[in-house]
Formats: sequence, structure tokens, C-alpha cells
Amino acid sequence: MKRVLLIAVVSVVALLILVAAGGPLLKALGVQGLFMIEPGSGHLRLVRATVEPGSLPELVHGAAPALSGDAKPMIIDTDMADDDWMAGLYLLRRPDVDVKAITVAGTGEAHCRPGAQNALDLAGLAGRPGIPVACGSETPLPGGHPFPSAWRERVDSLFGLSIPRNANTPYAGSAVELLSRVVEQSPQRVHLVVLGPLTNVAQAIEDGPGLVDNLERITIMGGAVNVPGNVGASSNSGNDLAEWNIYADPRAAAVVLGSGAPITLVPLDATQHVPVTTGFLKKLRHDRRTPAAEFVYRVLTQKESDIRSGSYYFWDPFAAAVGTDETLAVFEEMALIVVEEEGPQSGRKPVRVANSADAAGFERLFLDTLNNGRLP
Ligand code: AGV
Ligand code: CA
Repeated sequence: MKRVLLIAVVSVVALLILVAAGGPLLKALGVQGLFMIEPGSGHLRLVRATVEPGSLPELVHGAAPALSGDAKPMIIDTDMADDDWMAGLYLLRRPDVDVKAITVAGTGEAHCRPGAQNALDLAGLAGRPGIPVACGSETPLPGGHPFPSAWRERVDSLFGLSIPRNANTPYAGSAVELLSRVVEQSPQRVHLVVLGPLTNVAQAIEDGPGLVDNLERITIMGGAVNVPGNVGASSNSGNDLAEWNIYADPRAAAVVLGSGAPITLVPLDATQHVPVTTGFLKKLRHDRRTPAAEFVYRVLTQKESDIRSGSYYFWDPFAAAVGTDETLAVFEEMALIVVEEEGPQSGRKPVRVANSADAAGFERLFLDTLNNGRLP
């Protein structure tokens, strides 16, 4: 039987920029019936903007920018789709972000093993080959849905792009073990950036609810609050409400959103304002000075028809950028209730929900980080 999760927005507590809308609201975040809910170095190859793809030399490992003294510990939980690759490279090149681990969802777009190998190789490309990478469970909590097989095969193969293989191998334990261990052992609270279904994070919270206390914040790309979802456009589910990351494992989303952790949700409401444009692709074509920038250029070149049609977004890169700079979005604080069955449920801690975006500011930050990695 189809499970329906509803998110009731009990109160709109504060608007950072927008004017407050008072009174109780009821929102569905996702599933119909468901739902919610680098400096320069000898081995850094510079790529000339005039060189066209196809004639390019092979990519080599880059050099990562030195971390600033107060770089913040972060874990990236990702389902290793194409825009996850871009988001990961962005975060790996931020001098203010110390990526302690990459955990790969087994319930997302990539299959976990190829996804984990691709994560290792991209960490190498970004100049951080030693970051531990672990694989998660392939089974969502009850009520989950698999991503389309054709998408999965394409991202498993890294779009056929070849990057140098990282000599390191994946972490021997599970994603949940790695995530829990890194958070437990960190002297500082850890920022978790989640770019795919929430299966790993939910399992880690269920295994050790104390984990939440050592989380600085969870920034999540997922959901559709006041805008249509994106599952309907790419499946025959007839579901116009759900966003893929939530649809893939709604119960996990409910667990995380109900965990009491400080959460910033970056749903389609915000990412719809950050389409990848032909203008951005052109800028990148003329300004790609690191292996990371070159790789992103090659990925986007393969998405050119989707970019031209306006159907390809900086979903995860924008969420990752919000993870480093919240001034890129406009937020509402919403107290969300996740309802799995019909009927009212208990209140929840307010969640910060991005509902708009500074697209131009994002593009500048993203391009500058890929190419320079300097702090602004
Ligand atoms: O719903 C957005 C999430 C993001 O984490 N993903 C893509 C990003 O990695 C799923 C998705 C929605 N529409 C898609 C997606 C599409 N048309 N192609 C591939 N993935
Ligand atoms: Ca993703």
C-alpha cells in the first residue's frame, strides 16, 4: 500500500528577508501520497581555454588549496550523480572547508560501489586523495523508490569521462560507521552536507541519537515545498509533488527532519532559481584553469542540450554553496511535521528552508572556487 507522508507546516516562525506569513499552513514536501516529505604546483596542469574537448590532454591530479586555520569539519553524503560531482569538487576546493569523509548513498542515483570509486577519484582530482570514502546500504527504509536504471548506469560510468584512478581504496566499514565515527571523534561539531537520499544519515541517527548533538548543521538538497516536484517529469509515477531525493527514501527524510538537528533545507523552491545556463557554460569554457574546473566543463558539455532547454539545474552545487555561504539564499523558518499516516503529528523543531537564490552570486563563487580556491 502506498504510504503517504505529509508535512504540515505548523507555523512560519521567522522570515529572514521575506515578510512573515502568519497562521498554520499545510505543505507537502515531496511525494504524492508521500512526502514530505588549491596553490599552483608543478603537477597542476593548466588547460587553455582555446582547446576544444576531444583534443584535450588527459586530466591529472590537481593541487588543493591550503586549508585556512579555521577550516570547518564537514562530511559530504552524496548519491554521486553528475551535479554531486560538481558539488563535491566545489567543497573539496574550499579553503574554509575540511572534508573529513565522503559517504555514498546506496539508494540514490549512482550504485554505491562505482559511486564510491568515482568519489575517491574526484577527491584525487581535487588534490585530496586521502579522504575516506564509504558505501551505504542499497535498501531504503520502507516506502522508498529506486532511481531510473538508465540514469544510474550513466552516472556509474562517470559519463564515460576518464580521470586518474586514486590509489586508495574505499573505507572497509559502512557509510553509517564512517559517518558516525567521524562525528563522534571530532573535537568540533561537524557540518553534514547531504546531496542525495537521506538513508545513511537516518540510519546513523537511529543507531546513535547522540550523534545529532555533535552536528553543527545538516544542509540538505531535497524536497519541494511550494513548487511542483521533479519526479513526475522524469517518471510515470503520476507524482507531481515529490522531489527525487525525498521520494527515494521518504521515511529516512522524516527521521532526519524530526531528529532535532539544526537543518537547512535547500529544496527545488531555491534551486529552480539556479538553472545551469549557456552563459555559465561559456564563461567556464573561457576560464578553466584547474583539473576540477576542466572536469566540470566536460560534464556540462555533455549536458548541453538539457542546459539549452532549461531543464538542468545546479541542484547540489547550489546546496553545497549554501553550506559554505548562507547569504546565497533567502530562508523561512518552518516548523515541519512529517506525517506518515493521515492525521496530526507532534511538532518539530524549526527547519531553515531556502526558497530563493542569488544565482549570479552563486555563479561567481562556484567559478572562482573551481579555478582559484581563494577565500573571498
Ligand atoms: O532532485 C535533484 C537531485 C539532486 O540531488 N537529483 C539530481 C541532483 O543530484 C535527482 C534528479 C532530479 N531530476 C533529475 C535528477 C534529472 N532530470 N536527471 C538526473 N537526476
Ligand atoms: Ca544528488
